[in-house]
Amino acid sequence: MIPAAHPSTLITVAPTGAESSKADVPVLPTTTEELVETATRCETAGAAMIHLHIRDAEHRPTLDLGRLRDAVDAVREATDLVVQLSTGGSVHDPLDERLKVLDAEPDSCSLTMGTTNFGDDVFSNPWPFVAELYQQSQQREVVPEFELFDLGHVHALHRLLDTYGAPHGGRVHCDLVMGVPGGMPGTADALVASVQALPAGVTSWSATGIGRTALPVAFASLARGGHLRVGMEDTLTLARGVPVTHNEELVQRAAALADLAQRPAMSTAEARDLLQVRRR
Ligand code: KMH
Ligand code: ZN
Repeated sequence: MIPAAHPSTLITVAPTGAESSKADVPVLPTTTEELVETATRCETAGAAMIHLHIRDAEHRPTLDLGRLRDAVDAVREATDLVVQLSTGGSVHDPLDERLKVLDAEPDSCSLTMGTTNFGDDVFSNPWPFVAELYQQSQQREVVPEFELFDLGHVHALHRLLDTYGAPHGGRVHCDLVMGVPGGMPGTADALVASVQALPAGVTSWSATGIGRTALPVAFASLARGGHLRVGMEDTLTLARGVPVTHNEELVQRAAALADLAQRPAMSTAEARDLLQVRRR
């Protein structure tokens, strides 16, 4: 049974990612100060969760534990957002470093349910890694968000939950990542097919569409009762030829869509309740 539409919409902002360079996108938030400024403005605009990737002093993707901790602490200090760290990192990050992300003690962590082609690269998520990361998240009381890039990842989520039981907190939250070259397309048909195949234990799900699939996926998600993830990790334009200048613009647009759907943006307190994240 797919969960009924929640009366409000969880908006997650993914402000940075690992794919765009600061040189190509100077407005991308890459420093701790920029992340805090972004988090604060996005919370005001309606975001309740932030999905963080960290950069080094040269603005390159890193999984440096000190920087991860600093970013988590700084965003927690400045906002009430649910803080989710990416365990996906960049396609070049080794699996053992990706496991260590949990040492930074986020509220939530992303957890991708299988390997996928990722443009010209491969985003590697072998089953033993997925199983290990999941069990560590249970032990450390970090709530996972299962990232589903393809229908096969939905199938793998059944296997994971059947084998290892429920996540910490008892809720099961997924995010459909659609429109990655190599993954499922960012279409309403693919979204509905994936949602219909979700395990019965899923309690909430969101969707994000990469690039120009952002709007069709957002509309389809709201129509099907899902939540929204937006941000410059996934989308760098508001319309053809109109670049995003601040993540806040994407959150404001998502909040406006949620209002139109009569499921307004949920508060951070509602998000903590929905996801059952531990108070830290
Ligand atoms: N950067 C991608 C290779 C995640 O954050 O968990 C993986 C990604 C998914 O962004
Ligand atoms: Zn990410």
